[in-house]
Amino acid sequence: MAEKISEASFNATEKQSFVESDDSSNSDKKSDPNLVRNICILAHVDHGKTTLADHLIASYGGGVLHPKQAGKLRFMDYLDEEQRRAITMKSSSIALQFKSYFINLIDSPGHMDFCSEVSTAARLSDGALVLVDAVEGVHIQTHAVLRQAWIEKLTPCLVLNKVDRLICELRLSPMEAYNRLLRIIHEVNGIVSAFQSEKYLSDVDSMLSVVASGDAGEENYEFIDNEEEDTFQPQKGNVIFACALDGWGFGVYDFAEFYASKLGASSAALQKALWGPHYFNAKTKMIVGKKGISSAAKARPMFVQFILEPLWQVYRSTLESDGDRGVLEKVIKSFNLSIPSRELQNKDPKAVLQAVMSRWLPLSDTILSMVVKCMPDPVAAQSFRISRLLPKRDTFENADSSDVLTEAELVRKSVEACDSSPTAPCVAFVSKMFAVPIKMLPRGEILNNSVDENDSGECFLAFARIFSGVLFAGQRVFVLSALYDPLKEESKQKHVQEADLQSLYLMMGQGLKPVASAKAGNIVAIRGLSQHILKSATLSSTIHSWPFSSMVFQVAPTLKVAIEPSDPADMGALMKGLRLLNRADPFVEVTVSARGEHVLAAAGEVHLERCVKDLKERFAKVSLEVSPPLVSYKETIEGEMTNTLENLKLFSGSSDYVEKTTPNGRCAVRVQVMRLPTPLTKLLDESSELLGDIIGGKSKQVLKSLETLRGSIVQDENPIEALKKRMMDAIDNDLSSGISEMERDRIEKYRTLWRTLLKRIWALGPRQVGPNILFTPGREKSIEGSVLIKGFPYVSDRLGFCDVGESNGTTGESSPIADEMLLREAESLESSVLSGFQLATSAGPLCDEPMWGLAFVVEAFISPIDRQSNEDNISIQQAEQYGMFTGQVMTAVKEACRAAVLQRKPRLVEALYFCELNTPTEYLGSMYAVLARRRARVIKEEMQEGSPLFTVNAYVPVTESFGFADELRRWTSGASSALLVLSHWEPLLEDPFFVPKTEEEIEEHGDGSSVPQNTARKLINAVRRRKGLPVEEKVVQHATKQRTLARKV
Ligand SMILES: Nc1nc2c(ncn2[C@@H]2O[C@H](COP(=O)(O)OP(=O)(O)OP(=O)(O)O)[C@@H](O)[C@H]2O)c(=O)[nH]1
Ligand SMILES: [Mg+2]
Repeated sequence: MAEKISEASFNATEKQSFVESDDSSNSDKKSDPNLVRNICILAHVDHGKTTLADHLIASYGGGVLHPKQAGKLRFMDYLDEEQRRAITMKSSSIALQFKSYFINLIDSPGHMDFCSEVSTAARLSDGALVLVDAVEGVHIQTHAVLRQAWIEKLTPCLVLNKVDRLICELRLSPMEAYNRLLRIIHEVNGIVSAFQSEKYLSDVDSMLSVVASGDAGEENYEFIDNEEEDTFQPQKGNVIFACALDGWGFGVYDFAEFYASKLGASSAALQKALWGPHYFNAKTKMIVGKKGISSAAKARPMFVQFILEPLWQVYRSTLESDGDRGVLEKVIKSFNLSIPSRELQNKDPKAVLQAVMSRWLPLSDTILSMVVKCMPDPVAAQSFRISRLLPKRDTFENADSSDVLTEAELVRKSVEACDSSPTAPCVAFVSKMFAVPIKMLPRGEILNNSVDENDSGECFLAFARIFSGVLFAGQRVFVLSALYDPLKEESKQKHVQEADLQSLYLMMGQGLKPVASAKAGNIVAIRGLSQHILKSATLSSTIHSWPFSSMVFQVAPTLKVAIEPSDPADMGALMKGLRLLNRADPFVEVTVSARGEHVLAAAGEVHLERCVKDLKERFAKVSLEVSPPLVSYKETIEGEMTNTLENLKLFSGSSDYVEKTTPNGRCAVRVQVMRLPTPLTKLLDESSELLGDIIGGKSKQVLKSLETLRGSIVQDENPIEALKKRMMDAIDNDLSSGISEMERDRIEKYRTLWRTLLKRIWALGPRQVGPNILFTPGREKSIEGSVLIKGFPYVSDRLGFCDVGESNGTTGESSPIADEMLLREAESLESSVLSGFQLATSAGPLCDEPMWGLAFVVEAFISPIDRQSNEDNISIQQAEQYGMFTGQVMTAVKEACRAAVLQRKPRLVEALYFCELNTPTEYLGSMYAVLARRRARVIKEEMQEGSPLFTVNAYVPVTESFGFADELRRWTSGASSALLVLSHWEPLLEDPFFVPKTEEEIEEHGDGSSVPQNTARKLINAVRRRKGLPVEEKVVQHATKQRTLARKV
């Protein structure tokens, strides 16, 4: 099939904004950006995106796809793997010519594993067609794609697809179908309005804070306009009801036009009345509300009466064996359709249906008319997308930088205006790199042999959109990475490269058509950047420009496997293959683990499988061994809500600590540990990037712009203050959920305690930003004759928890015998304590996995060097010990922290997937059996109204998720589907060291010799074995007992 498409003719007729390579005489042809639209199709998996794309291509793709094949070929799924699995795995673009309009259409995948491709598609588009299956309704990925469209500031339109299923599968009456469609639209609007109110609330918040501080500027009011109006309204023309399979679709508008003359009403009035609770009074020939109609019980809204009923009639009369063909004739006549009688006589009722429907309500025309009408052209779109694409940066102007800033501002202005004049700065954004086999390139280029690099037969192209100026083949541009800062000299070395663009192509699915140049507002593929761009980048004709903000990805690659060649001699080929794969797939991550394994991280099983296949067949071309998935765990201690207060009491001033002493006896380390409130742990985990920036000392201004770049919806607040507030809230949350009303005063006490604790945060770990806290020691205790390493609440200081001056107070008081030198030594050893803490939190005692949600207080006391030895000795001893001593303190701190964890009931923490399952009722039993085997926890189950499907939400441990989807499919004969998204971390309640002791326990579990180990212990042992750590396993404990047991069986 691949061959067929590549050979297809490219007479997508006149290209408005391109200059074709072989026709340079056209180069001065004026193009009109008003006639361009860049759109993508987004939806949950299987809701019909590629099928819809097929119809658009068949009608307006310039003949690359025959209309007979539309909906069957799935033209945009040109990879073999996509055809085999029948899902889309990448986003790809095709150019369509609709009337005088030039439309770039990007089809995107709906499967969770490929959600990164949705981000790359959304970035290059201005409008999004959001599809929803009328039977399945809103799903998890529907939420995700709506959010993506919102973040990237796309203009969305809604397509309710598969309306035929309401007629043929669910056999709903037109009225029931109407209610269902109404509900879906309502739900989708609800989602979008939640995004809007998120933004709205933050706007109000930031405005109030300005008002409070007394300098409310005029401009602060402008963004307060809470749009109450629904985003998607059929009467506004941005909702289409469709059946991509049979090739039809309509908007309320299409019918309003038709009925206007029949009913003698204006089409504008009808357009409003054809959706919602509007009724037609046949006697008075008036459009009325529910009250105005005499027999209100039987009345149907006009949408049902005038639109759905004729539709239902056509379906029923053609498809049902006893269908009345006379009804069909009547509809054909009343809607003035001309259908060749040959087609009406076809024996296949489906063919008759398609012949009628595709003429009556042609899908492509309906969709593209809506696109042209409701979606902005690049000029309009870029003027409001600019704040997302190139957010305004707060910079401090000085004499050196003013030239740079002026030019950067000029670039921003011309992106905002989508300036396509040849003199405008040229700016493009590459959202991904993709590989095509070299043989797919247009003929001439292969002969020229200008094709770059590798012998793998693959060529890398950039998927890009031009935002300003004109790009032409042969042009030299700057490639700016996301970290580039035009104001920093050193940034020019690290984050900028220069590259020559070898060729530009117009994309037709898999086919490529070379063009000599392309103007602002267009989407192209570019060859010649493979050496310069790994995944995404900004191209610019001037070095004095900011890079575009980074794209937001919904999830991170979490499924990791180790890969090695079957034959060690192929190592070189594998490494090269991994490098190519890393480049070709925007979402894969290739790393080398601490133990030297090559680790591949993918988004999920389907994605992983495709990566491995690509490696084997395209990029490395050697046989490979793939390890079982490497699941990561975390370690923590017991400490649930019930004993929050106990937990804290123990921490502040009890004598329950673990003590270790350095081998030279000069330093005694006492460590206490407690469990952090879970909300706080989660917050620290989530905010690691922001925390990293704060701790790293970025200024408020920079932080603000960084947050904006990361795509946080809430843009207008001070990120440090926001984080501080969220930390306090997290602690309060924990309180309100854990302690009853009775204990008011204790709550107050707890809060005060926390407030003082928050002023003592010395460090976070592991790697400076993890979910574990090191507090500075409390002041009171000391060991006679020694000095305490005090530390400094560095993180609290950064976060602004400490009041000025307060934190410095500690240095003043020291024990009288401590001499100056000892104090200085104590100070210099602070970094050893920190390193010890970092090491301990990066590898816990259970199986060397990072710690999670723990707080430590480390008190390290150093005592003076023994004064007995003579003076000379001391200096030698000191010099020699000094280096070693720091190491000793570090090790002692690390060991003490680990020991403290072991002592306080350690627990294993595992990652959980949120899982959405859909199952027909008859398979519920099998589905629950599969869930139970996978240690899943069901959180919600509900019948989907008006459909035979059950939707179940559950948490499934990542460890248990491999092969889950396959097993589910097998057990339910393919009727159930499951989608997994990484959700959160959660401690296993089981004690890994549990040994039954009391009589009851022994009765329940046996005495530990004959029962299998508990899950936690099994998981720990598996990890330890993988890491080559010693595993304690009692092989046979009571041989006799086992024999008797065996005999019984
Ligand atoms: N009954 C019915 N089936 C449809 C309709 N549109 C698409 N389908 C079927 O739904 C299935 C999925 O269609 P695709 O177009 O591949 O869906 P997709 O959204 O591109 O899926 P992904 O790209 O994998 O996310 C196919 O079997 C189609 O034939 C429709 O309007 N009615
Ligand atoms: Mg698809």
